[in-house]
Amino acid sequence: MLADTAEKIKRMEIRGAGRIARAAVTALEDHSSSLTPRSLPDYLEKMDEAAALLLATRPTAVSLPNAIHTVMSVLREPYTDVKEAEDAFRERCRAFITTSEQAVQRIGEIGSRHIRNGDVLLTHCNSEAALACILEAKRMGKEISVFATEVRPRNQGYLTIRTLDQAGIPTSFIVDSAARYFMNEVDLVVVGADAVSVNGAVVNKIGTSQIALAAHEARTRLMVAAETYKFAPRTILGEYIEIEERDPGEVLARDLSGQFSHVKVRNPAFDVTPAEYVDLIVTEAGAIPPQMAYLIIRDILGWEIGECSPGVGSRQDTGRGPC
Ligand code: RUB
Repeated sequence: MLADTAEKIKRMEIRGAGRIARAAVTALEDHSSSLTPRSLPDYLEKMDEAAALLLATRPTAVSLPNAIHTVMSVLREPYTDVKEAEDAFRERCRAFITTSEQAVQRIGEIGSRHIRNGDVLLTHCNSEAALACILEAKRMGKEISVFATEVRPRNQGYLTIRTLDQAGIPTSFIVDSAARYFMNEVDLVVVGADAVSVNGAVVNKIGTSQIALAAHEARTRLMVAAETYKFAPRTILGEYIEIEERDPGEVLARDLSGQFSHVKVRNPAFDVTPAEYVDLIVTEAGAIPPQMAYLIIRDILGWEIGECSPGVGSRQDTGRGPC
């Protein structure tokens, strides 16, 4: 189950920052109950190994290390035996999953208030949180329509149009490069996030920053829907969020790329939209301007400037270290 989930996340059978986080926590919970450890230290060591395996799957979505940090940190408490540790771990995992699901619902409620009756929206990729805002606006009876991009190379736009179609929302499906062409018809861009840095920059599916530039030029608002656990505490320390570069075969079939001698395919999966191009970030704790990202990291995630020293909080940190 653990290796299977890790593989599915790598292959993107499980994808989207929120789903990745919940799948990782579920896999850890199942792993914990399947273990037959010799002792408490043995149990803790095996759980650390499991956390490290999941952390290594995809590097960009900060929801993954944040979720793992949240559940693994309960194992820092002193326990008398394995059963006690396992019980506390199971409870923490379930609490995380419930909170995460409720966060998406709450984001939908808050985000939908920023969608007006008659609005034309544009969304990119397939974000549960962004779709929650759009679906809730529809549920409230607002008449909306949506431009949904294709999302090369993995075509996550197909998932998005299916959901929009099922909800009865009039949708125009466009190629990614048509976003600027249609931007003057759009009132609000709604996207999700894989990570939000302390300075309010948003990491999301490749192409989001181009769409944000086009929106900025057309004076179209851009709203990001992101659970608080997508905010990246370690960016306080100046740590950059790693952008995943995926297999070139996703962009150009191998037999075709074999025909070229001087062509190299680059396939970054995400890009960074600076805070200046983001009007609003909707979290389950409320809607904030991107410049207030630090407050989420400090007040909700509980990280202070200077809380950890550089180097201590590497991405391999499983939550059992000092930060
Ligand atoms: C998914 C993507 C989504 C965010 C937010 O990329 O960029 O916009 O993860 O999604 P990929 P959600 O398909 O490469 O995982 O709101 O569902 O967490």
